[in-house]
Amino acid sequence: MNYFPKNLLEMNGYKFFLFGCLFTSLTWSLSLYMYWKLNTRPHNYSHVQQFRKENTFEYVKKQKSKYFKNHMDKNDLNDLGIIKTEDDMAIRDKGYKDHGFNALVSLRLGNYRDALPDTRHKLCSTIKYDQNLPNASIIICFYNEHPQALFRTIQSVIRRTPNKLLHEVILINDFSDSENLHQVIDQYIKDEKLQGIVHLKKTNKREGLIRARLFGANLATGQVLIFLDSHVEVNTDWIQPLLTRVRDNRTHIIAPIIDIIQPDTFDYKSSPLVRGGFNWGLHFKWDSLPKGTLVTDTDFVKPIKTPTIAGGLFAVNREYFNEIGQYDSGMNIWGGENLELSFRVWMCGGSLYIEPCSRVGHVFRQHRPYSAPNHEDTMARNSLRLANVWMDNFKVRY
Ligand SMILES: *[C@@H]1O[C@H](CO)[C@@H](O)[C@H](O)[C@H]1NC(C)=O
Ligand SMILES: *[C@@H]1O[C@H](CO)[C@@H](O)[C@H](O)[C@H]1NC(C)=O
Ligand SMILES: [Mn+2]
Repeated sequence: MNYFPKNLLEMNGYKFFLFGCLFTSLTWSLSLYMYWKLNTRPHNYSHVQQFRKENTFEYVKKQKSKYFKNHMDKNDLNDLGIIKTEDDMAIRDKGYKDHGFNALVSLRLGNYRDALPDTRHKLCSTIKYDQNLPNASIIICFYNEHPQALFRTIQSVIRRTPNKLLHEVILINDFSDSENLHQVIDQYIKDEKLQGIVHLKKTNKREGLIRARLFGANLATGQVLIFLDSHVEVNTDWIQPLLTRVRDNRTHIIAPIIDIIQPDTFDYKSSPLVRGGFNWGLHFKWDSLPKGTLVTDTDFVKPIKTPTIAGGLFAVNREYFNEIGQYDSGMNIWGGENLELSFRVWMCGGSLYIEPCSRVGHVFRQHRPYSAPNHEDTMARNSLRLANVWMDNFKVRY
């Protein structure tokens, strides 16, 4: 008779054990559910992405009036990222994956934003630029760019550049994946009646930034070439100082200060005055200016002599660019071309400058959303070419 209570005791033990299991799994399920609900990482929402195709214009039409009326006047970006529906979330998350920035904010910001802070030194706005400057072909290459980011680039150029100085804008679609994107941009150019000034071309295969730029440069007929990224916004009087410097000495290559557009909020922030350098790994880096460079107010508006340029944005006399042999067209996709051009300019008697009174905001993406087609390390390959061509006895250091 003495095993009956023992059995009961065991039964109770099992019950406790089972109850414990149930409780734990409930807690876990709840935590997982909450985690799923609150998680902001992009890849968890691939199924929601089916809600909406790449073309999000219907959406923007609906949202536009509301957001523009309520928020853009106040220049308040805080509300642009608010997620209200699953669609919002899908747009944001797909955007991070495809573009490396918050595409929902980019979408709501629309095709142009009027209110950018003037980040120049106060002396810049007192400078009177010559009316008689050479004119420019603006070359913008893109690959799978977010349409509104590209439209803001185009609109900011058109609205903030004096007509006389803007010879043309050449858009090079570097064989983007979707045919749809090309049509959307083509339609946009027609709708905005920009056919006379904006020319959209497409490469026949994926060429990469370097050969796509050469393709654009060879079509250009303006006196100065200005290369821009496809996710920038140019600021007040951005072009006059660049063109003035190129006019004053045709062998000078001039880059603007690259201001920071934050990839999550699209907040526009001023960049400090720095110059370009490189290390023996042939990676570009920013260096601070030598001590004593920036003392008086006028020091802040003088061009800064720089050994190298970052490469995304610069102005160059078109004939001079051709004379020095343009870029190295054997370089693939991305990387190293900025140093190669910098070295080429030194050896060919030119110089490179950064112009503090010219400001261009650039979206610093969280990651570069594409790789080379065959996953080649194009940066290393291009840098090897650079070392072999230009560095003679120094190449052993690379
Ligand atoms: C730009 O300059 C070229 C060469 O001087 C000239 O043919 C062209 O008409 C100019 N473009 C504009 C828009 O003034
Ligand atoms: C242009 O700049 C180069 C060096 O960058 C210099 O050697 C040349 O004398 C300058 N030319 C003029 C016309 O000032
Ligand atoms: Mn960029």
